[in-house]
Amino acid sequence: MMQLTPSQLALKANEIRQDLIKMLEQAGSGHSAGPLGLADIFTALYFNILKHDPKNPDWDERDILILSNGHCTPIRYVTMAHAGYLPKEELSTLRQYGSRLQGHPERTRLSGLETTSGPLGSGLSQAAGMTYALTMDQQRHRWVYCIVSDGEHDEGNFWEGVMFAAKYNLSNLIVIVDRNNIQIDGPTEEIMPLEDLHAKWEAFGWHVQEIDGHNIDSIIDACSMARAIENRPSVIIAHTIPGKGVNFMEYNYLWHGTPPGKQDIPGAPPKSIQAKEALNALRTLGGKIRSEHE
Ligand SMILES: Cc1ncc(C[n+]2csc(CCOP(=O)(O)OP(=O)(O)O)c2C)c(N)n1
Ligand SMILES: [Mg+2]
Repeated sequence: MMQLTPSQLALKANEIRQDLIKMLEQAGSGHSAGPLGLADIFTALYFNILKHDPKNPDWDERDILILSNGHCTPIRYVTMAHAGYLPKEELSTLRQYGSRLQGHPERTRLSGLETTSGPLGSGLSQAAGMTYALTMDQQRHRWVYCIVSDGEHDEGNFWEGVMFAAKYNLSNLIVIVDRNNIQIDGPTEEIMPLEDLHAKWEAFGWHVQEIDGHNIDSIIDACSMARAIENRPSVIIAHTIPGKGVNFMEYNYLWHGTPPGKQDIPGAPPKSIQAKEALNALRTLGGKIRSEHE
């Protein structure tokens, strides 16, 4: 897979966000905030960080990417389409009966998905189990990346995975936390305070980094640093903005599970023009990124 440079990645993430908006509007249901916030991370993973082959999704030398917060799968589908795992035209089938692109990812439907997810809190344990198995199979040159959300930290079983990975020194496991400060019903710190998140992970025996989850260089560098850490699993707490790139969606948890065009939301344009306005905002941003890099 050809690696893109950081400036190419920023532009690619912008294109991917635009396709995400189109797909969600067409589906008429699905999640906007989390997926927009994860666009830079997914783009950096698929177009720079991961060892993978879209033409051979089951390649036995590939790195493994687990998406534990399955409701954010729309961003994975769009990024995978750009990377060549599926035709871009297929994105219009999101959430349709029989489609390979279900609202929460189903592993057996689409090659390249490593797990089925949606019930929150289990992806980290799955990733830890897979990393443990790779270690037993003398496959320590392969990496398991696991994306988890901040809301998932509310669940007890999540911390079982954290302890397991530390106990077995799973240094081939790299967790990326989508620290966007929202969950379905409101701000995380109101629903179940998580801070001091950095100190908590450290206390559980992990190597901890904190980054701006929209800075492509930081995403790439943090993953390199995580791969260099021996004898401990690594977590990268990525500070992201829910709805990133679409001004009227940013920071607002009401966009957690709402697609553009579905309902009127305070602070947003009327539903009939939400998708158009979102695309305008992203195109303007794309122009800015382009001029910054020229
Ligand atoms: C076990 C489980 N409980 C509840 C839900 C319902 N649910 C879906 S998304 C969500 C919010 C989780 O927070 P987070 O992933 O941080 O949301 P986001 O940042 O994407 O808005 C909840 C409670 C679920 N999918 N699984
Ligand atoms: Mg969240």
